[in-house]
Amino acid sequence: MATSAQEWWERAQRVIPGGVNSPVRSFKNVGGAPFLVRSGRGAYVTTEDGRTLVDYVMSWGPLLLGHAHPAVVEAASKAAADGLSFGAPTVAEVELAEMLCGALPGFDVVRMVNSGTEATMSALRVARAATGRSKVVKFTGCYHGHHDSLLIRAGSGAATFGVPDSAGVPERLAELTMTVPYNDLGAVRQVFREWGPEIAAVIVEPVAGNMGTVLPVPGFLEGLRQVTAEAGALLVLDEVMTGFRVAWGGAQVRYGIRPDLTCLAKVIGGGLPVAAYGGRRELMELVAPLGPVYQAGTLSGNPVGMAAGLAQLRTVGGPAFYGPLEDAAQALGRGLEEAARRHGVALSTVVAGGMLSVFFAEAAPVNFDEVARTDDRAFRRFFHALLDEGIFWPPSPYETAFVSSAHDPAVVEKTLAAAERAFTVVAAG
Ligand code: KE4
Repeated sequence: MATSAQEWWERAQRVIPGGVNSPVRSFKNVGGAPFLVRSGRGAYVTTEDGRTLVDYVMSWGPLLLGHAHPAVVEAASKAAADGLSFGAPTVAEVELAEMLCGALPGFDVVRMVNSGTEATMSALRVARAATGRSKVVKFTGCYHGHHDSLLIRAGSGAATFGVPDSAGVPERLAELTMTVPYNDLGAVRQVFREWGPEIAAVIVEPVAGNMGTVLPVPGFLEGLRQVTAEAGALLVLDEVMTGFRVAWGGAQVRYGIRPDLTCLAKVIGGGLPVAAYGGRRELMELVAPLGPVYQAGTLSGNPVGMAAGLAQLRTVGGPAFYGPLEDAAQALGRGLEEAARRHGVALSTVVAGGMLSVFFAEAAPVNFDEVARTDDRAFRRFFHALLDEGIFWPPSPYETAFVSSAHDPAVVEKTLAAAERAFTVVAAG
């Protein structure tokens, strides 16, 4: 007797925390139990209980060409057949590093790692070594992975000292991280007036994607570049999500910002565990074995991951890919707003390249506090009503949806037809 999807879910919860290997997959933010996925193809996933869904989670960003794109699968399969890992330099690592350095103005030298968390953790270590300073500045609502220095939320009151956003993070470490509101350049200037000589870096998502999609207001990124340069601090762009998602290269190309260090992941691995951090040569030459900053990884630059990332980026080909990608996201966003309006539901959508979010509010939020004031109960009804209609939307109002080149006009139209019915449920309250 085949094991049912329900049985698999029960077994998962017995041996994996919450049954998932990453918390957001648990549906904790929307209620209900997640489904197990059996396979994916293009814009679709097929679940263990036999449903085929249009997918807007898309592995949380890596799959710019859709699930199981033939070029990516073939390249990864061929690389795997030649050996899964060597722990020695390979040509593919050089090819991907050269491609990244060619696409990002902020990249002279790049080191491969295995996750966005590793990338931002390592970039901060380089920044602290380069400046001899300990404090870092981040923004409320931005997520940079789960290492201790960045699992920090704003402290109470005027004191901008951080407090842990997770159990297990020492208070004394949290105090080295100061958290200010996104898009609030005045707050950043205030922190630098008080602590400038002690600040090693500002780390920011140049387009925020972890409080839903929130755009930088005009002048925000340019202001961060100016404030950090004047204070001798480094500007670290966390482009784990925006890298090759909002433009060829990333947000630093879209907005014309030249950071000191950049973190990448998701798209550059084509769905395999590949990430990277890099930047100006004199900074990256601080990294072992050249310099005193130690950072290492058994599977960093893994040949199968390199092959998948190269195949995806080579198939994307360059800047021309992003016009049609953003057109699809814009068509979806506009269509959702029009459908919501027909049902008297307050909805605003935010689009950047191939990423977008819906907010159940009249206007698009500019920071986390405004996101927190949107109607998350309406979001939960929207999520489940869409799922009932065969559309898998990201299971949290604080996440971002992703389109791929496989989300063609027919897929968008199918989604909008489903949304028309879903807003009836949302409007019914
Ligand atoms: P990973 O360690 O999960 O590879 O990357 C951490 C990270 C760093 N920086 C940014 C801007 C990110 O978006 C992420 C991870 N993004 C989440 C989605 N909100 C991954 C999904 C998950 O946690 O399972």
